[in-house]
Amino acid sequence: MTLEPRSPAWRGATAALLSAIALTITLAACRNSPSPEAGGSTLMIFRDGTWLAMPISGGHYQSPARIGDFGQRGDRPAVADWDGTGRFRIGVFREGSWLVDIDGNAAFDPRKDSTFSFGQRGDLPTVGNWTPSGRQAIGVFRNGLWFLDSGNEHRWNPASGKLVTFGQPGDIPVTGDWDGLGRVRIGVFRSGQWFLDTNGDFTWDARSDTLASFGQAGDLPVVGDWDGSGKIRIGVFRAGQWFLDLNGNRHWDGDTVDRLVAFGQKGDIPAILTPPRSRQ
Ligand SMILES: [Ca+2]
Ligand SMILES: [Ca+2]
Ligand SMILES: [Ca+2]
Repeated sequence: MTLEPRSPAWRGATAALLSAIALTITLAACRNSPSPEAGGSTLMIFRDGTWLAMPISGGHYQSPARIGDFGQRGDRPAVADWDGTGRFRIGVFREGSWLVDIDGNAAFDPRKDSTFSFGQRGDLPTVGNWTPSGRQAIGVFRNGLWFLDSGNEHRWNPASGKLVTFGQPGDIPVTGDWDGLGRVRIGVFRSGQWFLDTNGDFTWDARSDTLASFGQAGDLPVVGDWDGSGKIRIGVFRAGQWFLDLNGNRHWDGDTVDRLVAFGQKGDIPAILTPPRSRQ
């Protein structure tokens, strides 16, 4: 297990590579760019380095727009308040390295954006409010083990970090406010089943936690505010179709009760930007 920072030379090479492929399209120049004030989550697509976004505003799903290029094929997307300013930005996880768009222009700028090392190849990135102050911090999921950067140091520190066991190899990590009380909890998605740590103790309790069925094997889980209500719901992405649990019963009730959205295509990876005013 290696969670040590990569060498400065490696970082430099990575930054140069990303800089070379980055475009100059800015969020400010894009009228359909995700806005934290939009009143709902923004559905996002990561396609081999290109980002697309479909904001939800007042329960209305806006036209999708291309945001820019950040990252490359094989990366895993992540969206978070990386610097504690309350502004949510995109980022990618690449085999243990995180590259995050601090200045929010949807392009990698070596001097303005950030790169740090946390995790290793094969890990899945995750973000949640697991610092004592409730600030967002990163983590990785590795075959049922969660390495959480509780000290918000952007590196693995065994003294301040939190290591928990929840889930098993093959699961996909999820985080969300499962009980509507404003506290972010962990969970895993396993072939259509959701194991949610509703009681927040970072362990699976069959009696007091929540097991739900939503989606199927091969789906990618998503969590967000689907109608601008501030309530966090689950959903799945399946080859360009988003099945969103609009009524919050963690069951697919069809498109007249829940919401089916066409956005993206097979091979895309979904990401969600949820505005700060929503509980998450
Ligand atoms: Ca940038
Ligand atoms: Ca639990
Ligand atoms: Ca439902």
